[in-house]
Amino acid sequence: MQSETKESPARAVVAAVQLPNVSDIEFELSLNELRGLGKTLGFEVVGTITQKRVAFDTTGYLGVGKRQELRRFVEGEPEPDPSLASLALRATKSGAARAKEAVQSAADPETRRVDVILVDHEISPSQARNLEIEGGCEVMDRTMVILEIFHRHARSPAARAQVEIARLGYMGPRLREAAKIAGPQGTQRSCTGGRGAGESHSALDRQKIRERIKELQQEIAAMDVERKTQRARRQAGQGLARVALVGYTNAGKSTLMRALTGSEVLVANKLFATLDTTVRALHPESVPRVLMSDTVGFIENLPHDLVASFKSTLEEAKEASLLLHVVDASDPGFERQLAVTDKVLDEIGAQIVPRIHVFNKIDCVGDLEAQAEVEAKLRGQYPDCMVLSARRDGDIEKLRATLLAFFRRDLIESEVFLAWSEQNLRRNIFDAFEVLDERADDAGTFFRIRGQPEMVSAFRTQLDRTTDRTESSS
Ligand SMILES: Nc1nc2c(ncn2[C@@H]2O[C@H](COP(=O)(O)OP(=O)(O)O)[C@@H](O)[C@H]2O)c(=O)[nH]1
Ligand SMILES: [Mg+2]
Repeated sequence: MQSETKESPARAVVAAVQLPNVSDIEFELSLNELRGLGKTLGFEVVGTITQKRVAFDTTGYLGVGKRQELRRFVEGEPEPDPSLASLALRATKSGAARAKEAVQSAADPETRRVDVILVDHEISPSQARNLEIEGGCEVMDRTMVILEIFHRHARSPAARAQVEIARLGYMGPRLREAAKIAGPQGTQRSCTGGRGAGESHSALDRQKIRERIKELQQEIAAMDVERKTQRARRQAGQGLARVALVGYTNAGKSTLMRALTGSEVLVANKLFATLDTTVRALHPESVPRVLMSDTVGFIENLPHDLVASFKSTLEEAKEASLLLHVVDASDPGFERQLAVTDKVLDEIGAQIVPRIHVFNKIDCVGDLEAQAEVEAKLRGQYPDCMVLSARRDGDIEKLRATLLAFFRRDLIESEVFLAWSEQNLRRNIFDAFEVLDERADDAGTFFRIRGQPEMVSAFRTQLDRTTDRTESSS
């Protein structure tokens, strides 16, 4: 997953048509979300181009004039048209700096301003194709962006299969469109979203796609049974401390994850080399060791066909011992978002997992007085909630302490004795337990330890075995 991110991020421009029944606020929220989703995919969003229309243009989504304007923006041409001054203003600083460079050598593909156009609707294959040709670069519509995010987040075989079904359903008509344009030899769109659903696109005809979808559906049905037994086994097994972050996209899940786990720090650590990139251990290390995972975020206006694959990727939250439900407290629609998230979690059967509501971004809620007011209100409504800002170190510390307190409730204290001949096991003690006290006498060392009951008894078994061996050899 890490390898997919390029050295310098690809630059994206967000394009959207505002239909008459969409209010300015709704429109802006949706654009914001798409920018966030673009960022999640590793794009740098350098501009936004919008247009009010009574309907999407059937040929190319945007009207002819806007498509030309878009082309000029993509190629980084100098723009005398005052309507584009606002466009440049909306571009981010680095984007604007790049645009300046691009002006000096316009139309040069090396210096052009934009690599991909993100369209804030699901558009038809031919609209995408035309926009791609006229816009002069790759086009990803909203559905394709979301599919790509789901694809990256799907870890369990069932989730992967579910996402692949959605991708095949989406890609099918688009492959036909591409084949029609390219002629019999076929061509391949270079788009990010096209990867993985089957590389030899031109060879996949309708029939094959249908067969593959059926096959995947059968696999999912079979996996369902297996998953239930696996889960039962895991629940019976040693209680790993696992936390899953859930909530709407842009709530701050990844930011909290980074703050709590020190992100890159552990990638190189051998202990965690086998863990998925989205699963990290709390850092600095704790007893018990707490593993965190980031889940795919909830999205407004999720295309209907993607609901199943979304729930499937989220299902992994059920395996967690604790859910951190992150809510953007500064979002005017946060109460509805919170209710939707809770409802979906219940639907997938995650209601049995303990949950802490984390109201984030409190720093964005007015002045300190307003923040205190909102906090008091939230605490009244959700007595065990946390109200914080991922930007404040002190708050991160509190969250960390809360997590540890949750998992330490079940810890037990115990005493173990290591004979001098067994001192090679000393390391294991410090790795697995919190050592409260240590004292030595003639025969060896006493440790007063705190740890998970299963770990303590496992260590005792190991100790007994070593002792037996030592006794029989002497
Ligand atoms: N002001 C402020 N910004 C935040 C806070 N937490 C996250 N952000 C920003 O909100 C945006 C979305 O955060 P991200 O962690 O990617 O959200 P995710 O989609 O839930 O993973 C990023 O630009 C963050 O820098 C916070 O507490 N305060
Ligand atoms: Mg995220």
